Amino acid sequence: MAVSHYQVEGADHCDWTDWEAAGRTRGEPCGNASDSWRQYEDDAFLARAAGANAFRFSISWSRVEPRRGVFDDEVLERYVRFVDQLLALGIEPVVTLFHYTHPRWFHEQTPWTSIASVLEFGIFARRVVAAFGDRVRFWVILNEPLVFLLGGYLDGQIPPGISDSRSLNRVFDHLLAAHCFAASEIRTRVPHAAIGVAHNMMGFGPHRDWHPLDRLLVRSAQTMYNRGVIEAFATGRWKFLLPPGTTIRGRRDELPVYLDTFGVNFYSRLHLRCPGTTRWIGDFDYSDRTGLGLTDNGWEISPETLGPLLDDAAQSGFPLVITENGLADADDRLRPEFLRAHAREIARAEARGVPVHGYFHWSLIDNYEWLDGFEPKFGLYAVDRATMARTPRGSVAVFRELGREFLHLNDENSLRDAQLSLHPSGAE
Ligand code: IFM
Repeated sequence: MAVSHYQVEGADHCDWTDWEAAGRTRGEPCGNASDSWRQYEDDAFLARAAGANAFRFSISWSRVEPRRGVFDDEVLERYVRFVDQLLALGIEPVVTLFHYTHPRWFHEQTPWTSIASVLEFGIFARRVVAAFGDRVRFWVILNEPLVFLLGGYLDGQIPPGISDSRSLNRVFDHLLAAHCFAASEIRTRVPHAAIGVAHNMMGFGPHRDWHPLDRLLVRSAQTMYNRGVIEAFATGRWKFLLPPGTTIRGRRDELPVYLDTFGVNFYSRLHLRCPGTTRWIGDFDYSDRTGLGLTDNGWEISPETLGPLLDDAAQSGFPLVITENGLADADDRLRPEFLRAHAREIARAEARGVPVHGYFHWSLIDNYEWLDGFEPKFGLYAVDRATMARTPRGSVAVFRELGREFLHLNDENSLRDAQLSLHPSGAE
């Protein structure tokens, strides 16, 4: 099961809160989100009731370090209590350190364009690891670094809202350096921890099957969007093109050493057309080519795309984990078949030798969907935002049943075993 801090906790004041106040989002502001800051322990019960044996959540940097160099121990304690609750329920806590938001001071004082960002992130990581490193064995340092790079520094849609292609190389390099710094902090304290990254991977298909330019654009998008990050973590070197014409190129030889498992966030497929009607370089849209329907926010449900993406990710040589997968479906009309179809794809991938070690559903509960506010309902449990009460959707039972059947989830906690097999000498 997966959530992220800003999307569920509520009353977190950070760069994204300012973004909302400046009118840069379409939906209503995050406010109290889904109230998980107060209800985390109950959320852990809900995850258990759905049969989950692992829970991925993220740490709010802005709560932990509201002013530069000033750390809030009560906040860290609050996360420790949640981790303890997960452990008491037999659920493996999986901690993400970066999931899009920053403390308010960050972009002013130590932005990702400056090398100081790496040090600041490393110091934050050190404090978190010191607080509960002894209890957490699976860490995802960066969530969707490429999505953040594109949104934050190319099209300026998310904080810091910059649109400067000259900054891209530097920011990407600093994000990866920050990964290494944080990973070394984790390894120092928790030598047998499994360290991961969550990479957003997208299916791409030609708008017109027969059209050579559409097909060419599909190949370029696959290289740019999906494979660049895989190559970086697999080899410590990267070179890929970001539209319209920036080559992202760099080298950090230590990067593969600081990764144990590669995480895939997968949702949908885009259809590409070149030349586009509005932009020569191409148009992209979602359409229901599979006949499985479009989600509430208009995304195609395309489970058969997942297999080839897992094959690509497996080229990294790392064991894989699906770190996010889910859909917006308020009526729970499409979710049961969505879950079943994706589980089948994972089972097929495993059968041909792709090492998939875990699956995290996005999301446990309805939450704040960034630019789109609360409209899209991604939760296995619905949240009534007036009362903050949680109600199971029918898919909770489907998730539980599939967990047993396909992903070998059971009360013996198989993710624990998977992690130990990542580190055979690492029994604690
Ligand atoms: O809600 C987001 C999440 O924060 C990052 N991955 C995609 C999800 C759905 O859009």
